[in-house]
Amino acid sequence: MTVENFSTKSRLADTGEGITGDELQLAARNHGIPLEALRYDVTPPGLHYVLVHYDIPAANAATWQLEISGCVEQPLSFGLTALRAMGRETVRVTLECAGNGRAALNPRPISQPWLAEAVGTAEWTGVPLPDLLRAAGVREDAIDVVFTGADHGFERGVEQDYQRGLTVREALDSGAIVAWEMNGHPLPPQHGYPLRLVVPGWYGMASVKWLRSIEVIDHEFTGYQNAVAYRFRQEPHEPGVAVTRIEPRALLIPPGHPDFMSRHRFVAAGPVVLSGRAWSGWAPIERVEVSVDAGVSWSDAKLDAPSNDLSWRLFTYDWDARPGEHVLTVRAYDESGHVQPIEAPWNRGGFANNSAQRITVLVT
Ligand SMILES: Nc1nc2c(c(=O)[nH]1)N[C@H]1C(S)=C(S)[C@@H](COP(=O)(O)O)O[C@H]1N2
Ligand SMILES: [Mo]
Repeated sequence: MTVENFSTKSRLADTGEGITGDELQLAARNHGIPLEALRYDVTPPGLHYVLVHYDIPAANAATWQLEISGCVEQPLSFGLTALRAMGRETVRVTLECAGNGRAALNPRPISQPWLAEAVGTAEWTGVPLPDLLRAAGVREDAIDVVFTGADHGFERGVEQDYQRGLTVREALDSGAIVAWEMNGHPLPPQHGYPLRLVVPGWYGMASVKWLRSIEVIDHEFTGYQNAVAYRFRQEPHEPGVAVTRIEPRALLIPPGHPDFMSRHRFVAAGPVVLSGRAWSGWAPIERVEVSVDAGVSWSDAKLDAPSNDLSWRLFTYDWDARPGEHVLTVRAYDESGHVQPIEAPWNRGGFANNSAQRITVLVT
């Protein structure tokens, strides 16, 4: 037995193949937001989605060090206390996993089998990344910035620390923050205690948790999570296109009451205020449409005032629910012309599947 064949390869589910034991194991570790928790502007602790590729590493804030090295004038090393002295900002950010929606694809890529719930909004407090890079002094020859977490594992035969790269420009212009608090408290272990990167607008994989090193390099970063894992591909061996910013999506808070086992929903006839959240990593949300007849006809939802450009927007729609079965569906549009499709195109990694949500309800 070698590392290469002991570590699981990527594959697509066979026609009709149900969720596998491997997928169940991932789903039981990595949970989504219960959709009713979309009611909160800021997701309460424990309800924000979680995605961890390997294990949550042991960490001690008292001895944690963040190293800044590579193509910089002055390499720096910060303990948490020194880092806090560098500045403090709080940003409300909606994060979404790039694999959100994967389990609904056909054929289904075997990986974390998200339905549509891999999202959450938190208030992250920390120091803006550009302040740290400027303190170290980014040199002329700098190309990319590599962020390394303290977690370690294997993926398709490749042993690695969890690492992601950004270009210098993305690192300086994306509003990224090196955060030690989530919703006013130290980061919970699963969200990166004691320190993480948060890159607003980008799918979650860019926001490296358990951040221990920032290295500026003079060439393009070709680490596994940038060059191999998070790519839009049709065929396994093509280079593919990098997964970057969050595509627009709207999600309804499922109305009425669920059946325990099936989660089929029952709604009492009469006026119902449908509500939910919409977000995009490209630009602010400008329109949300609601259909209560399975997408035959669409109406504009009312949008709440946005809290900022980086977090989801609340929408509401007044529905006069008549007895019978109804399929509710919603779609989001952002200011840059990105439109949520009814059916998103398939890709091999199962990334960015923002196909419109459909909720079937029985009105009684
Ligand atoms: N070090 C490290 N950072 C990581 C990950 C990881 O496995 N290790 N997972 C990434 C992925 S794929 C996502 S979607 C987000 C999830 O962040 P959350 O668990 O705080 O919601 O963290 C990202 N940062
Ligand atoms: Mo993710």
